[in-house]
Amino acid sequence: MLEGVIVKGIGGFYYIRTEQGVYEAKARGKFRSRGLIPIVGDRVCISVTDEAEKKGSLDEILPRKNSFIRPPVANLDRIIITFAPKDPEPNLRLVDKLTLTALAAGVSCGICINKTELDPERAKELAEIYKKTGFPVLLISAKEGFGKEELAALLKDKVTAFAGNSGVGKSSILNGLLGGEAMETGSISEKIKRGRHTTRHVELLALPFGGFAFDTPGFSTFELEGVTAQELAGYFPEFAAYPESCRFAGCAHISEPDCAVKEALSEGKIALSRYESYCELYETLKQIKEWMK
Ligand SMILES: Nc1nc2c(ncn2[C@@H]2O[C@H](COP(=O)(O)OP(=O)(O)O)[C@@H](O)[C@H]2O)c(=O)[nH]1
Ligand SMILES: [Mg+2]
Ligand SMILES: [Zn+2]
Repeated sequence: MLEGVIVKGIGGFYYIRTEQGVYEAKARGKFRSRGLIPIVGDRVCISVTDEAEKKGSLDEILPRKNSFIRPPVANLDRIIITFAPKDPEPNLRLVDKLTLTALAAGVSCGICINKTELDPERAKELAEIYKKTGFPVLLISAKEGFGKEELAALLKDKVTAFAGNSGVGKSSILNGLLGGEAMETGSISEKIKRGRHTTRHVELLALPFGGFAFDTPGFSTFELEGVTAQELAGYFPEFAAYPESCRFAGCAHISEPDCAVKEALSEGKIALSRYESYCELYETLKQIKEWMK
């Protein structure tokens, strides 16, 4: 028995990276009968059926730390939310929805601002917003190779998803880390790819310094079904210090008097755009719950 990680799955075949190389394996029928489908990121045990051809059979899926439906992936250590100061314009609502998605699934967050050379001042202002959250914030330029060491240190030996809108530079960042032209970049190739493949497929790329990474436009909001409006503040780490000081127990930090979160906001300890994202998400979550009643 050999342990490894599923890095890719195509048409019922799985590619499993182990200490002895990558094996191709078919999942045994017993998973299907239990309704368990192996997904990329799963840690698995295989038995080798043909060493020369690097073939095996997938015998066991080890317990998952976490898993997502879209994209289908398991055992993430961190989601790095990627955006740029311009080209494309940053969408901070989307960024904040992704930080919530990650934390609600028990996955760490990171913020990566790419293309910083296009507008260093704006990039620094955006970094200030997220430094208040306590998430690691990286200012990089995939084009100029700036910030690569710091990023590599964050990724080492971890499974990392780069999430963010098309065009922010996710593939360029991964190429820079892999040291080759391993992925297609640029808007034209992205459009061709989208046209050809309707399903989003995930492939974990093995990093030369240890660990895995992949890129994805985002995570479906299915993942937020379990979060209630009351719990939302708990997923905004920069709010965490305050709720005990609010006048009302169970303060929603929206319109209540003597709210410590709003006081922290007025003192600049919490960024306005993060607070606005919180208010929007609070309304959304409240409506979902009322609709489900
Ligand atoms: N100016 C600048 N352009 C970049 C940088 N990183 C990527 N790009 C360009 O932005 C475009 C989109 O990059 P790509 O990696 O395909 O983005 P993805 O859609 O997020 O995978 C391409 O034309 C890249 O050459 C950067 O740091 N600075
Ligand atoms: Mg890309
Ligand atoms: Zn409050």
